Amino acid sequence: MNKIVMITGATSGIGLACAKRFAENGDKLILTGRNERRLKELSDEFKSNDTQVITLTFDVRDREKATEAINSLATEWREIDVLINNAGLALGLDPEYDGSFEDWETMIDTNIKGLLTMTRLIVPLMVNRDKGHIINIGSVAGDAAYANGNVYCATKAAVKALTDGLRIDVAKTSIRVTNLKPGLVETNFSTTRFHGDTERAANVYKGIKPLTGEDIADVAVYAANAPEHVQIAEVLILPTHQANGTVIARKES
Ligand code: NDP
Ligand code: 8X3
Repeated sequence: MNKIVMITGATSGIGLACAKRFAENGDKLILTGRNERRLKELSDEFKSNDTQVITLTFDVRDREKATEAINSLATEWREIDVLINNAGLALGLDPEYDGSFEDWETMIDTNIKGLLTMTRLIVPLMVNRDKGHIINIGSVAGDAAYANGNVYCATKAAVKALTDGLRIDVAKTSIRVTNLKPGLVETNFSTTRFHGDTERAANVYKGIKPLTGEDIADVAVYAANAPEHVQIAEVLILPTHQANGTVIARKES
C-alpha cells in the first residue's frame, strides 16, 4: 500500500535521500523545508517522475508557521503514514566552556524543540487513525559525548529520550516509533557545522568511506515497510571503519 510520507529538512542530505527512496517505492511525499525555491525545484522533479508530492515551507523552530502549514493540509494529505523528523544540524565543535550561545540555541531549538513541535502536530492525526510511524533521525552522537561535541551530542541524546518516551506513550496504539542513529554521513552536515568552511568539512571524511544519505534512507524504507507487528525501535548505522562516535580508523593517504 502506498504511504504518505512527510519529511522535515527534505532539501538536502539524508532528508532528500529519504524523499528519493520513498518515491521509488511509489509513496506520496510531503516535503518540508526552509528553502522555498529548492522545494519547488524538487517538487517539479518528483512530479516529472509521477510521484505525488506537495511542499510546505517553514522553519521547524517557528511553531506558529509550522502549525499554520499543517492546518493548511487538505483532508487527503492529513493521513500521514510516516513522519521523518530529520531537520537538524550541528553548529561548532568547541569545548563546552567556550561554545557560542547562539549556536547552542539554534541546535536546541531545531534538534529538540523543532522535532517536538512536529511530533505534537502530527502524532495526534496518527492516534486518531490508530496508524502511523515516526522515524526520528538521532545519531551515534546521542549514545555518548565525543570531544567538543557537547551540546550537539546532548540534543541527540534528547532525541533518543524523546523517541523512547513517545514509543511508551503510543504503545497501546498501532503506531511505531523508530530512532535511526547514523555515524558519519557525507552531506552538508559538516559544512554547516563549520559555518561554510568546506575544507575543514572535507577533513571529517578523510581516510574513511563515509555513509551516504541513501544508506540511511534504505534503513528508513525498511523500517517503514516491516510487517505491522514489527517495530524497528532503534538502529545504529556506522561506516565499517567507525566503531562509535570517537573511534574512527582512518587510512593514511
Ligand atoms: P544536511 O545539512 O545535508 O541537511 C539538513 C537538512 O535540515 C536541510 O534540509 C536543512 O535545511 C534542514 N534544516 C536545518 N535546520 C532547519 C530548520 N530550522 N527548519 C527546517 N529545516 C531545517 O545534513 P544531514 O542530511 O546530514 O542532516 C539531517 C539529519 O541527520 C540531522 O538531524 C543531523 O543531525 C542528522 N545526522 C547527520 C549525520 C551526518 O553525519 N551527516 C549523522 C547523524 C545524524 P536548510 O538547507 O534550509 O538548512
Ligand atoms: C552526526 C554524526 O559523529 O559527526 O550526528 O556527530 S557525528
